[in-house]
Amino acid sequence: MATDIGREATPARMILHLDLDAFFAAVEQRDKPSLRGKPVIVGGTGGRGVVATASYEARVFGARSAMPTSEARRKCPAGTAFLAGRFGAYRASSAVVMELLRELSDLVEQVSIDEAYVHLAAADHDLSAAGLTALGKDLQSRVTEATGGLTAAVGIASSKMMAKIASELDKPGGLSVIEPGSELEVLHPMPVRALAGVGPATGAKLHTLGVETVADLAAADRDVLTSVFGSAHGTGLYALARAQDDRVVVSERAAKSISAEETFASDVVDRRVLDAELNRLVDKVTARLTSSAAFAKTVTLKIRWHDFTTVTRSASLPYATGDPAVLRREADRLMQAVDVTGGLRLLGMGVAGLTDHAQDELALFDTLVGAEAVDPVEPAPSDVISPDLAGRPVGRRWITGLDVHHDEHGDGWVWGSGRGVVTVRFEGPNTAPGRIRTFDTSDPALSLAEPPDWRESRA
Ligand code: TTP
Ligand code: MG
Repeated sequence: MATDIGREATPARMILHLDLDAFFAAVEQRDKPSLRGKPVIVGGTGGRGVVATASYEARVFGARSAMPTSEARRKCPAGTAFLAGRFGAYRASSAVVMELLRELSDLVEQVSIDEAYVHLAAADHDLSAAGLTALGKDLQSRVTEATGGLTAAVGIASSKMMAKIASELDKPGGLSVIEPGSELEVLHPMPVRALAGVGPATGAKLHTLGVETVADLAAADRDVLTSVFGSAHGTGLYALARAQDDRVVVSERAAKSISAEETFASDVVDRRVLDAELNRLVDKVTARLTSSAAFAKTVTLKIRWHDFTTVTRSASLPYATGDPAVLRREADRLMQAVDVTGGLRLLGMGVAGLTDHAQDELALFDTLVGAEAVDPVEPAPSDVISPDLAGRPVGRRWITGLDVHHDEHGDGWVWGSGRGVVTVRFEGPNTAPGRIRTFDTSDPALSLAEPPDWRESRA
């Protein structure tokens, strides 16, 4: 192994954190030129929908992630676009960015669709402050180039915790390098809520103790913290205030899971009894999930029938969640589909795909699934285009924001629909802002399309 004398003094750990700016909204503005520079909300557009993200133009009016869409509608001016999500488009852009990160290091940990940690010291980079700044800037411009215009906030520091804090210092589009040794200078003036691990409840309790800033927290007595917050959480807070975080970057998240199961003395056929048992299992599992400060992506049921046949059924969420209600709902849904007529000998429930990442807001699940549920082939009685062979309606819902193709006019997106008509704006990532035209919802020349490819050169 080659030794570079000049780098011997550099720390063994140097971590980069990248988070794309207003990610879903930025993809929409890239693909829909008429929306650039305008307020855009992506999320559930139905009555009970929730905002997944708001473009920075919409944030000016107070629109925020996880806010009910109805509230965002009240806050934002006329002309604000409210779009359902296009997950294929987001995944494609995310993949391009993650690939760029893997060029920097073999050790990349993706923590959400638009966020990742990169272990820079694992590769041969110049880890001086100037070298890291140059690396960060170069990465940002390559992200923008490769994604057709998306921007990223980047933070570089000696731990995951400080790298993430660094990327948040100057959002959107910022680059912050926290030099080893200056962590506390950056951290201590911040409000305690800036620490991952200090949520609203902990923040409120700290407030009653007179702790407002991280410096206040660092001055707090360790024994006081553990007596107020319990031993694990108290010790955790004590460490966070000192920027002590030795979590490593893990490229493939260890296949962690938590589960619980119950074998019955005699086969159980009564669904109410099974539901009650499932409830207990869910409680057990979610309690363990909470105590390990983890979030889960996959919910699994294990079933053993009276004849000893054993199966597992699982459902994956688009985002990890720690919300017991969401996990319970998924478990219940899986349970509904189980045939219990012959009786069950064993019932188990578990969660997998665990992450320790605190971005996993409760609302994520609902917003994403809410938007994903707008399946373009979902039957919609109002916009029926043709009955299927059994005579049932098979609908295409022209949901605002979706990609469409018209045989004569080309590619565009659904601008709005209702009363039997659909309005399409004909434009794409590499065109000028386009015109709108209105069609009958049953127009055979109009069809749903794949997301446009921003890499295709201007037509
Ligand atoms: P974030 O990185 O938290 O948000 P963002 O990229 O939209 O904005 P920022 O510039 O502040 O980073 O989340 C990434 C994407 O995840 C976001 O574009 C939409 C989705 N998301 C939800 O669906 N629901 C949520 O509650 C949040 C926070 C994000
Ligand atoms: Mg982001």
